[in-house]
Amino acid sequence: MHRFPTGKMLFDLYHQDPDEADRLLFGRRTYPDRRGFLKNAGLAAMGALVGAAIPFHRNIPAHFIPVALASEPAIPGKDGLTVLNDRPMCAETPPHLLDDAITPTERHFVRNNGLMPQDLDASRWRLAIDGLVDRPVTLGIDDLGARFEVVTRALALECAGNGRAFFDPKADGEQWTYGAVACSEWTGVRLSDVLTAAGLQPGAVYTAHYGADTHVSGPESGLPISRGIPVTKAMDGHSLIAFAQNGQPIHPLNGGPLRLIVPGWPGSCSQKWLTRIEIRDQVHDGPKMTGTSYRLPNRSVAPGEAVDEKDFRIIESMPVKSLITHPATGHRTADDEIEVRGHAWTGEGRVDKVDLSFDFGATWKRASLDEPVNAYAWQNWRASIAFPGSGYYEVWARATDSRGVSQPHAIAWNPRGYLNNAMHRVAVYVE
Ligand SMILES: Nc1nc2c(c(=O)[nH]1)N[C@H]1C(S)=C(S)[C@@H](COP(=O)(O)O)O[C@H]1N2
Ligand SMILES: [Mo]
Repeated sequence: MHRFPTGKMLFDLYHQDPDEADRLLFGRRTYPDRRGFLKNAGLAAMGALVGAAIPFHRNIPAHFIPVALASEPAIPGKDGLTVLNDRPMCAETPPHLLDDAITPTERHFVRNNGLMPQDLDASRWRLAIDGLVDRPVTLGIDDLGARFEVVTRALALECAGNGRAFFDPKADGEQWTYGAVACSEWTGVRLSDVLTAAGLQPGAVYTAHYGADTHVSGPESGLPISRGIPVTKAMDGHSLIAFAQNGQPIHPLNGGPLRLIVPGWPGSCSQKWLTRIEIRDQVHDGPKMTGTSYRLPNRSVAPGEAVDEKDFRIIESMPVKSLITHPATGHRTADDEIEVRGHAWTGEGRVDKVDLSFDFGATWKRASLDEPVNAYAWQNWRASIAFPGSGYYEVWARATDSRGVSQPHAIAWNPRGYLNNAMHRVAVYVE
């Protein structure tokens, strides 16, 4: 029997499976079948949530949540995220809420391609390692912690589609602006240690990652996403099989109880709700490995131009990028000098410098930049900016990495709107 003890749970259920939520609450399967009424357990639960009996409950349509509950957090355990889509759930964090050096779990963005698994019991979770290995093995989360060294690392994770909203013409996919990036502290075991124990066989070239989430159109439609990485990347010692996020079990929407973190590469490589890693003798061909998914044409293309599938390349390491987390864009100040701060990160190597401009790029001022706390953590920076008088200013941030590459003013269009690492700009009004 389902119960609805909290509004959070109700919201959760509506996000995961609105039809099932309606069936439980209203006793009908799908909208627009209007015969059902808010009934029994559902009626009692809804009454408890709004704090009173609902005299006209028979008039409440399916999919309808009382406005009194609108102040409930839209996503359980998340704070201030902007929901882009609720099926699958995709939510990003406004830049000014990413100000912390380590992103609190409640501000870590969510990118789901399918529906979350229902059963997230950590004590019964199993991870299979198979394919081209000498000793295929199935491990529980306790086994991982007992058999391998447990490490904690601050690791930046960014969706390859972050910044897609700024492509013109629009590129297909979730319209992420700035906030599909975070740097939480992840605890787990090294992927390389687990693969070494399993014994990679000659000819092992690629991993394939599998999770327990299901396709939005139902389980018969296959997996929502299954990506992989070259064995060389998997074995470099930086990728984790993680079971904790910021010292707590991983948030269910961030892939708890078990997920991969593959730092420096598109977030999609970091399989959530991880159940299996297969070792292959060729590049993985799972859902979202092929076609235009997480791939870029090997040449620049005009919007709308047809590109042959063979001309696409899998995106590997992510480009250098930075974010201004203070002030928030639109900031009004009476001071003529303010502190500007944020983070910078890159897919390989490290960030060497961050420069700021408040005169549309005519002059630049070097920010003070922290060392990364460990490899693949984002780096914090800050600078004081003195404005010459009142008026409208834009602060621009431009990071340069150890590959010698800087962020551009704008990037060329690509079919799916990936890797937009154009400089972040915030508006400041000096009064
Ligand atoms: N099983 C599974 N793993 C997944 C996804 C998913 O939909 N299902 N989304 C991927 C994508 S595209 C990204 S950007 C990251 C996002 O991680 P987060 O939701 O914890 O921020 O998870 C990746 N791992
Ligand atoms: Mo992503």
